[in-house]
Amino acid sequence: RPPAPRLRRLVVLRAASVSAVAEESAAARGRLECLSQVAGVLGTQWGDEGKGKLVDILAQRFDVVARCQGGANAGHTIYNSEGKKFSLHLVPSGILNENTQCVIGNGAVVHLPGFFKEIDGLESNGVSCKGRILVSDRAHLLFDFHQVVDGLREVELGNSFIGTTKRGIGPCYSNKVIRNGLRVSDLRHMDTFGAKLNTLLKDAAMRFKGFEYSSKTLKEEVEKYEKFAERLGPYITDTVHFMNESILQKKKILVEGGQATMLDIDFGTYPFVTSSSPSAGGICTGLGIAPRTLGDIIGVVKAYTTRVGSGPFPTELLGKTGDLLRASGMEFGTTTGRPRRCGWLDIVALRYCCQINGFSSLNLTKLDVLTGLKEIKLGTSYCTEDGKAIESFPADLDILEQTKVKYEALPGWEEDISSVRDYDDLPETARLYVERIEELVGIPVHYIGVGPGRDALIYK
Ligand code: 2SA
Ligand code: GDP
Ligand code: MG
Repeated sequence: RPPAPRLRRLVVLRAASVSAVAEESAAARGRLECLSQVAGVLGTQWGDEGKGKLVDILAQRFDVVARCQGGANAGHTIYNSEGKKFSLHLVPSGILNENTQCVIGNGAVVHLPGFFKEIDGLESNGVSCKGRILVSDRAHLLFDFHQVVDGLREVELGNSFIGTTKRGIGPCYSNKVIRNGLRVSDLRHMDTFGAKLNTLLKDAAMRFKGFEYSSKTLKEEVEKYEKFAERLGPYITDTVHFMNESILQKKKILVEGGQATMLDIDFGTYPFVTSSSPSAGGICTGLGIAPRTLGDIIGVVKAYTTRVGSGPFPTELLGKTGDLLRASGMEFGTTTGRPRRCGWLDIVALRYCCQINGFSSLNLTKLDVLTGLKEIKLGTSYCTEDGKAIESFPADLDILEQTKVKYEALPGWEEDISSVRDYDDLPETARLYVERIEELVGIPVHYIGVGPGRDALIYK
């Protein structure tokens, strides 16, 4: 018997919404299922583009999620399906997906007190970490003293301070590069650990007036690390072997970048950079996997630009619009809480970043934050003060600081887009913005973020 007219309308409505959901998940499936066996998610600007959110979403399709560089300077905010907030620093953003194995690779630096604190925090919030995190025996140990030295260096720099996270990153990588650092594998040799650490502490005390240490401090530190050595035992792994075996076993591997290319030690706005390689090359050196194993590399781009810390920022907005972006985008550091500087999307820097990384696609994030702006600008080219075109992203900070940016203005939109899940349902001007970015950088946007939640993603 056919349903009564009102009921019939409901049936039709339900059928329509079911097919909309089916369509949406088909778009998602299409994008997610064709990702390569080894894929990467990298930041394209000065960090905080929303890499963690994408990694958390993609992790459902991957067996392994690995960090290849950086340390607890990173801050990745993600929300689980119930909307519960997690701020991750060293633990890879795959941890919320219970079937994912997480790896901290040889290129990362590990501060054990912070690492265990992060794990304890996750466990107490119902995320089981047991047996799910492998830490490379080649990764370098970052000690409390590295953090102290980080702070002292910043003070010493006076007005030219870098604006580091003071997490000890630079000093730890310095020891790695001058070849007297301690690695995770040194925890297996506690008999020589104290002597090696003593050399580092002595060096720091000689170099910095404010740095004091005594044999008591050393003894206490070694005792602490004896306990850490025991606790870390089950995590310590030859991750180079693990990664390569996983590749042979056809496991799916996702690499999570921390920071971003414009903070890269080689390609970023040196010296206002971090001390590792957050671009594509860092995946190979930081995990010990061959370049030919890499497939899709997704570049994460915020729909505008932010930067935390000092250094050049050609498209920075110092007035009301910048404040507005900071407030609506909630642009405050995940690790330090520092307010982030905000500006328009810098296409010149983005193109440079695309050249370096060879992205297969982009994830444009925080498009929702631009809602309500009458006009949105894209920084499309650089020129000198006397109007001469600058062809490529300048290495020289003096040039960069005097660079004039030429902008293209696009119309904004008023509609709330945070619940849009289908690309065609975005306002026309929002689509125009996305498509203009694709056109200018020559790389397709496959994912669009319209909110911080797991579900707030449009698959294009
Ligand atoms: P460091 O601590 O030596 O790596 O700092 C050197 C520069 O690198 C920048 N940097 C970052 N930029 C954005 N986000 C980062 N993570 C946190 C976050 C930052 C925070 O997710 O919000 O909470 O402040 C990050 N880590 C390093 C840093 O600002 C320096 O410019
Ligand atoms: P990451 O370091 O690249 O992982 O980024 P962070 O987590 O440090 O900063 C990104 C911030 O933006 C986090 O608070 C996210 O929850 C939030 N976020 C991510 N994607 C979106 C989005 O599409 N829209 C909005 N409004 N917020 C987002
Ligand atoms: Mg961050």
